[in-house]
Amino acid sequence: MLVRRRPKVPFSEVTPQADHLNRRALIAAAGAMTAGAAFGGGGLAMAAGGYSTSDPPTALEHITSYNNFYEFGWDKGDPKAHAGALTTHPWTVTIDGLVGKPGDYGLEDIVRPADVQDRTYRLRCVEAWSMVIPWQGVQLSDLLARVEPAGSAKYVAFQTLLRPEEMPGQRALFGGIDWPYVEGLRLDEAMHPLTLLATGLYGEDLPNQNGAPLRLVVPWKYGFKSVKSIVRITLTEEEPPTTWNLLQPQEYGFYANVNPAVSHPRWSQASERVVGGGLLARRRDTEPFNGYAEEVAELYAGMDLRRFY
Ligand SMILES: Nc1nc2c(c(=O)[nH]1)N[C@H]1C(S)=C(S)[C@@H](COP(=O)(O)O)O[C@H]1N2
Ligand SMILES: [Mo]
Repeated sequence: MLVRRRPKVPFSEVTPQADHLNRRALIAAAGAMTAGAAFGGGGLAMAAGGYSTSDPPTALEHITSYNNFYEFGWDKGDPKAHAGALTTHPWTVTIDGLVGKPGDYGLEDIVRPADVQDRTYRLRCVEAWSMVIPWQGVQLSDLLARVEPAGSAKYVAFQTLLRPEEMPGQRALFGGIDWPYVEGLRLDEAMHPLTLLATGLYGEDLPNQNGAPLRLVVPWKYGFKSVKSIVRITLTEEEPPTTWNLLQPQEYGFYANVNPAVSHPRWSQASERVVGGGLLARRRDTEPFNGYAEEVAELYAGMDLRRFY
């Protein structure tokens, strides 16, 4: 897999509008623009969207119908079937903990049109399948810099919406998940330019089943780190609890870096099934850090990645 750095999409040429509908339109327009570039073929296809993979994107139909979002059920088809009822407007994210500017931020404050970028990343699930998703989103580092992390902050904790009225999975005792879904990153991982808060895919607002209106995407980690429908971001000094680690600590660690050399007790991580891949592209070898070793391996220098899985 090729990982190429590309310059930002020139959103600055577009006048930002506070109006939410206009924001959506701008994102859609820019997505269409870059989608055209990306699928036009040839070297010019590399003109936008730094860090993106050049692997072909998975069809929209697969990205939106084969999901893990346990708030809407266990089966891969449940999120598509049940997430339509989720209300995502208005949306507020509480940012608190060790920051200089804590507060309740509206989605339009968090996602400034000029900051939105295109990033096509492979999502690699610990269940040994993967797909390639053309995301739109903002670098988490841009947001964190604006809220001014304190010197004592070492981790970032994330929380999904808790709303059992709209999330049927939260009304059941789903395998003992203690809702809301929570995740976390070390602050340096959160500040890495690869780490994205995604707001859209294929140039449209995020479908609810993919974590509307705001979800985390960390392309060198297993899919479960990418917490969906985020309502709270808290900077902490201690490593925060994470949902799958709380549930099955032997199977899911805090780090969850994609690592073909360390297998999950139930799934080998050496290779992966490509969702929607054609006859000749059904499986691929899994790459260390999902192809981003050059960018992120240094974050873990000196750490035993068998122990810190
Ligand atoms: N809130 C919440 N976020 C979640 C999950 C979940 O069940 N609930 N599943 C995770 C898992 S295991 C994966 S693989 C990805 C799937 O993202 P996708 O459906 O957009 O492909 O979302 C992650 N984020
Ligand atoms: Mo996953």
